[in-house]
Amino acid sequence: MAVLPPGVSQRDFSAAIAQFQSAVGKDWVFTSDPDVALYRDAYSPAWGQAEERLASAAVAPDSTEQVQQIVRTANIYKIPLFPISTGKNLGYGGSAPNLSGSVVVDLKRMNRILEVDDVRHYALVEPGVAYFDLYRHIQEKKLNVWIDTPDPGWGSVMGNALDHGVGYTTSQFRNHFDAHCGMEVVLANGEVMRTGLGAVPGSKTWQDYKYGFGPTVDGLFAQGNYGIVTKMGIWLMPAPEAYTSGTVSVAKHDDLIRLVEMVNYLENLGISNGMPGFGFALGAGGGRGGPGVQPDAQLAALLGREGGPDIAELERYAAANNRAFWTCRLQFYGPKTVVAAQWEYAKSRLAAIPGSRATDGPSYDFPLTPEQLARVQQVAFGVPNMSIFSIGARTERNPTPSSGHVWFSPIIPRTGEGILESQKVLWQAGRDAGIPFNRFAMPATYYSRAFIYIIGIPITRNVETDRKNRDGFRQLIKVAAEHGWVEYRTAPLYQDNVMDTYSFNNHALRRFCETMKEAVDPNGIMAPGRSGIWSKRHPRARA
Ligand code: EUG
Repeated sequence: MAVLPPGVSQRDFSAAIAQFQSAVGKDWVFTSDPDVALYRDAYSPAWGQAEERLASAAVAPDSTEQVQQIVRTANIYKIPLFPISTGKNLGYGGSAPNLSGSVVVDLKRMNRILEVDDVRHYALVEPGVAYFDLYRHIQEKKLNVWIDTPDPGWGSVMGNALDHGVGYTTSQFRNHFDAHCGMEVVLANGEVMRTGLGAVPGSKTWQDYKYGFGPTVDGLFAQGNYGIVTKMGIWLMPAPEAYTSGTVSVAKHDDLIRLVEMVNYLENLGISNGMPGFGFALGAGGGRGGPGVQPDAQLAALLGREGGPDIAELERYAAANNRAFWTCRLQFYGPKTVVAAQWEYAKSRLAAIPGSRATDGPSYDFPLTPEQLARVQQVAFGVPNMSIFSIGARTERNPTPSSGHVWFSPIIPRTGEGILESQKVLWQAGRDAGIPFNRFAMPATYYSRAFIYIIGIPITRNVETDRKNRDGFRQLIKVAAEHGWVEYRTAPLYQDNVMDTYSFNNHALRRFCETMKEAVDPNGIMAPGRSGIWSKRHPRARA
């Protein structure tokens, strides 16, 4: 089944493999079908189909020098590489490349935690360091810092930041790329570069000051294909003393507009520093906004109404049943007296919305007791775990789970109007695309300045259904973009489609990226096609 890289002879491929073997040792070059199959995207929207992107082989270096040797060999034999860190990224492509035939550069062995400083609050890590690893290291050494972890704790601290991933604690840490500080990169020509103050030999502040001097180039290596990042600094949160939380609910559909305005004020001023969670109070799930309630027969009928629910009817139902329409849960981290005062202040502001109600939520002193830790949403307290996978698991209520999902994740404005309009438009677009989803899907607040929907589009491994869903997904991307809502991240299969929507001035952004691509990677060996950035050697396939 081995797919060769396009335009590479079996002879050159074998010669490259032999050089990879001499660089990293025979045990760390994978060419057998069962080994290479491990790099397939388990959530591929095109599993087993011609469109599925497959690696030809994988190589796992243990050092920056070995990465350099791999890159030099790739340039000699024109072998496309696809670097991964821990290679999870489920829902966004897993560890499979954009271009079939690429050799995966698997950085999992480079898992050294080079430094954790709990006075200046940062870590310096290699690509293979997972959230579990960094957390364990900090616990064992009893360091006074928290990490910020996304839902699955097995992911790479560096890889997640480089794909613009996010977590759950305070705003400046849950935006993982924002929290990075300083990189070491093996460029496409095999040279090693350090960004920011790492470019100054003997600099004492590589992990303390991001910009250095001149252009800040770090962004090129996030969702990019200009090099392989081999070290990255990440800012950590000083362990806080306490936590409090509370929920505010509002009674009317349009109250969402003021609710969002006020939460924006509180968050952008730093009063509410944790991740807010907006919820549709009449929904079954409740989202991150609070506990949901299973709808009674009357509400189920209103929500299931042909042509979509009628807002006035829902408002009447809510009023008659003493139920709220929307909720927002706020979270606060810091000194005990301060978080209490912050929540008090938040309540006083939010009380200005007629009919709003505030409820105190759980408060904790840190460290949490084991009993507390077992009850809470652990990622909100910087504790990595894998419990998120229960959402897709086979249960009594979900007897026929999907085989995975790809995330449809458009960014929308952080306003109530933005939610209300996009809920309606995207719901209709989902139905038109044959991938229906919740009429009151709530966007999340991972990024403090924008909303983002996180909608899982199922993978079924049924050939026809998956094909229909691929078409539907592409349609959703388009309809969203026509309304000004765009994807922040997507699986390789859809990266050209998403980049197509970033089209201002005849695709000036992509043209700039591809001009740089030719300059720094003239052989086009580095992750061809990543984020829709191709090159002369590997032009975009015409569909
Ligand atoms: C999640 C969060 C994301 C994402 C995909 C999934 C969380 C799922 C905004 O970041 O892109 C529970």
